[in-house]
Amino acid sequence: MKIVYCPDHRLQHGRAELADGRLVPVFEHPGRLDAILEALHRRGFPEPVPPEDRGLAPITAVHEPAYVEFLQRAWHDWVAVHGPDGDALPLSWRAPGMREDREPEGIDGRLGYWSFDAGTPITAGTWAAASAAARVADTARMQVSAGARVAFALARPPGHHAGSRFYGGYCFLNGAAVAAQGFRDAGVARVAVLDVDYHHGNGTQQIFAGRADVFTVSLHADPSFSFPFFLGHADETEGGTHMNIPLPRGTDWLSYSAALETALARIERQDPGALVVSLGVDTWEGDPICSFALKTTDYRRIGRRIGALGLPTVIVMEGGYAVESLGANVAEFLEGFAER
Ligand code: 6XA
Ligand code: ZN
Repeated sequence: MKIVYCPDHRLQHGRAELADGRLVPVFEHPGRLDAILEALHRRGFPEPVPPEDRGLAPITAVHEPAYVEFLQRAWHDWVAVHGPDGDALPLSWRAPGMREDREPEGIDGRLGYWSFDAGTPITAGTWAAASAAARVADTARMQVSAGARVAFALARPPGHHAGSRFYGGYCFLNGAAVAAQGFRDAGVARVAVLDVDYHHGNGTQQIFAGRADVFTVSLHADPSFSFPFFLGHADETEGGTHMNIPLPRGTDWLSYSAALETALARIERQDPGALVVSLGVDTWEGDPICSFALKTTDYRRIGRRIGALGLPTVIVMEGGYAVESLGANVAEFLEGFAER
């Protein structure tokens, strides 16, 4: 198994996020990857390799250039108005009946224009970290295109909530989408993306909506009670190119494994030449911001089952916030995947 990693993820470290009516320390922080790296090292996984830099092309293959330019400039523009002492956070969004066709000029309006939540701080290092994460996913995909059976993109900030022209849910650039599009551009006729993060992968769904060449499926907490709230229902099939499997609070292995079988059977019917997995382990029973009930040993079973598809696979790190068990949960998944 190839593991791709870049220490530039540290450059994204928000000061605070708004959660449950309070400003609290961010859940999505550099210590998450420290914990995973340490566990993989201790369990004898191969040492990670650094990403290659192929410039903006892999990013603009799935994100609009104007959005990418906004991300590159946002911190600079924020500091010019508000100074460097707080993170850049939006406070206003358009509602139905307001203008979608005019990007505001000031940074406060532009933050709202390009985002969908207030929980995703932009900092001095956000662009550097998010673009490094995209490069990690792109390089993992190149490793698989070059013949590796599986590569793990050990990256943050995560990506699956980021769409072609919006950020939110801790995500700025969609690494799973970069990898999937990379497979297409390398000549794989049909690619599948399987998202097993606790949260619905709304960005991935949006980016590939209606594309018969990239089939996407997401298993997640039902948006009727969980973030991102406004997408992720079972009736969103995107013309047969997408599948959502919303699940209730308290979902444990019994019901999760049945949903996983449904997703895998559907992927097999699509007959893809490559697979991208959005791996979130915030489905763990002790996650501080989620409500599923998977156990550490369940990740080995999930990994084994996905690995049994036998597809060339890129695994991209997404969520998971219980730092004390992140390493074990990810390692169990990867060991299970490689077990065949
Ligand atoms: C709302 C929760 C953000 C969810 C982030 C996540 N602040 N997505 O783990 O997969
Ligand atoms: Zn998540």
